[in-house]
Amino acid sequence: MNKKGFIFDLDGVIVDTAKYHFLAWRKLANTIGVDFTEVQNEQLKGVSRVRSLQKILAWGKKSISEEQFAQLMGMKNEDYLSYIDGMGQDEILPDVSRILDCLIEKNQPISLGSASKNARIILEKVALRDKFDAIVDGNDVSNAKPDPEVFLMAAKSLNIAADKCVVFEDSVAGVEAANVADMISIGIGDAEILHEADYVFNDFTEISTQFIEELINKK
Ligand code: B16
Ligand code: MG
Repeated sequence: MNKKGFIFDLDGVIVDTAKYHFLAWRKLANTIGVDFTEVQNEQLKGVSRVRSLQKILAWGKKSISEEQFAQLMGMKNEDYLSYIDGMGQDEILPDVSRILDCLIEKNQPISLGSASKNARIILEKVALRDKFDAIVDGNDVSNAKPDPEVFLMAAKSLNIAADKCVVFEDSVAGVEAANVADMISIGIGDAEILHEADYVFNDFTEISTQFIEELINKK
């Protein structure tokens, strides 16, 4: 059987931690007198922690010392981790497990490709760690999405050529990264926001086994 490398983003694709990032960033921003909307939050999805805080500061036209920057990042992560702590298998997004099992059954290599430095903790929390052949996350890369580094590294870990990889992504930055890497990009979310993706589905319940088979057999 043909083989493709299947690369999954984490936040917003496997689990809905995007909502926790939003809550934690907004609370943090409010402590320095900055607020932002859910629409602006789209720009924080898939983006690294450092880049997220830079964007929030730019929105609020704030400039702070390096020391304060590090302190704020620490505060945000602590708050975010308090949400993560309560996570369990019930937070796996609908039909993610079905698709992972379908790929495993078809002997397709699977990697995580996440910007998050908390990715491993989250996968353990929701008991999905064993489904992945490789994990590439924010601790492994030096360039954040939309740079394709995280996905190229994932392809390499799976020993599959980049143009034989399929990426599931919920963020604009991630879809762009997958496209730059010459991979098949599958947006999970709003088709208007993710219009640059090769395919878009609202969630995994819309993805059929037949579609997965077509991807595997694609030239
Ligand atoms: P952390 P993904 C990304 O994860 C999130 O979408 C993004 O909002 C977050 O800022 C980034 O991880 C860094 O996360 O603070 O946990 O290191 O979507 O690439 O799985
Ligand atoms: Mg994401």
